[in-house]
Amino acid sequence: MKYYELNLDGLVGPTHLFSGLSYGNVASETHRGAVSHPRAAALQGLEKMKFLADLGIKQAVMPAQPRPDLQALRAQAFQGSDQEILQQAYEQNFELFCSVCSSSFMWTANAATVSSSLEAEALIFTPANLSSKFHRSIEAQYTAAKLKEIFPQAKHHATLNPELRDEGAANHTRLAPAHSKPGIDFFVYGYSINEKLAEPQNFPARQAKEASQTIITNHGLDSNRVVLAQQSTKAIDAGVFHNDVISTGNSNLLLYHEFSFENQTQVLEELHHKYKQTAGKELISIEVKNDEVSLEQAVKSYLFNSQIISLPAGGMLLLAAIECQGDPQVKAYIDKLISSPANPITQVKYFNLRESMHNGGGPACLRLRVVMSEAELNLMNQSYLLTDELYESLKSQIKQNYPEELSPGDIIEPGFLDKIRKQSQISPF
Ligand code: SUG
Repeated sequence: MKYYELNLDGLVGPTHLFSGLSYGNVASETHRGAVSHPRAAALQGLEKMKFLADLGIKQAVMPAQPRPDLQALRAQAFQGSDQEILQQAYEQNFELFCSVCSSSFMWTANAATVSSSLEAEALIFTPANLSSKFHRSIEAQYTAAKLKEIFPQAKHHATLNPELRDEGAANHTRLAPAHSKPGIDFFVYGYSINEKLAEPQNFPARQAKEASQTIITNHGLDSNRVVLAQQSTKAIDAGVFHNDVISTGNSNLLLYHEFSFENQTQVLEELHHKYKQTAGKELISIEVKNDEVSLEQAVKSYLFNSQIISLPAGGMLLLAAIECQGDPQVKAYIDKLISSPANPITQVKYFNLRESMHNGGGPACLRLRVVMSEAELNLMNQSYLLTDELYESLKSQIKQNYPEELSPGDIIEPGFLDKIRKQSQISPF
């Protein structure tokens, strides 16, 4: 049976802000308090989706979550009318206010961990609890409900206990000879609850080993086809808060930085061994040396957060952020990569996703990969697929309704809440 990889991208919401909410995410901290551009942000993301849909890649849209999340404020004991509690939060707890307005749900790579029915008994989703950051943890409930609605044919597990911090597919990569062939699952964690491991000194690790282990067990994955590795503490300290900021894979290819994992040599050996046993072929792994692209350049350019796409006509495309083009050394590395016959990447396309990048979200952060059989694809809720019609409709609604510029204070202006509520009725979601 033929399998496809579908990209489910999050639509940016009209209250997209730069609030510096993610300690350990350098871009988020650097842009704290900058004026944001929700309209441009949403259009940048939408153009990326359209580009891939036009290439014949399966593309779907995850709707924006309703924000400000007033329920989250009421849960913190704020009382009064909607406008009143918003005003109170703004005055009394500005960080909380920004958290309930954040459009962080746009980074759907963190929405869930997904197993395909080629590795698991069914297509399975475990929505991420995102419990390491408050503003992200409030995404989980809506995400879980939406995933059920979009993929009614799949199995949906509950989010893990918040104690097991889980950041979803940003720390999971499926490697297989083709989307239609069984492969191996690569999970990367940052810390352990039960074991004493090397720890980062500057920034927090966000994924618990025990969260990854629980998902592996719950999804019924075969341990001979799973590799579980610890993220490099050095990388976390340089601002690599998720594995998808330092390594990425597609099909039979793994692209990773010299400082991606603790015990990197053994991790690579295990990946190669298990891949060969499963696929009967060699995994192509490309290590990018620190003197080719330094950790700092990796974090600034988000080279490893590029999307690598298997093209319908063969070969692979690297969909990279324009920040990669802007760094001469990273650009030179990409040029070398695409001209080398030793790997399947043959093309590069640079995208302006600056509004997302300034919060630490590159091309791959904006999408959740779902590998599905033709039959599973036919059973998904088709109204979430990006058609030309949906694209045009979203584009005109964004242009009409999203603020061009936004600062937190705009959100408490009289009338803003009502306007936002109308926008969140964006159909046909
Ligand atoms: O969780 N940034 C997000 C970026 C997520 C990127 N996702 C992946 N790497 N897959 C985060 O740190 C910043 C929001 C702010 O500061 O306003 C933020 O939430």
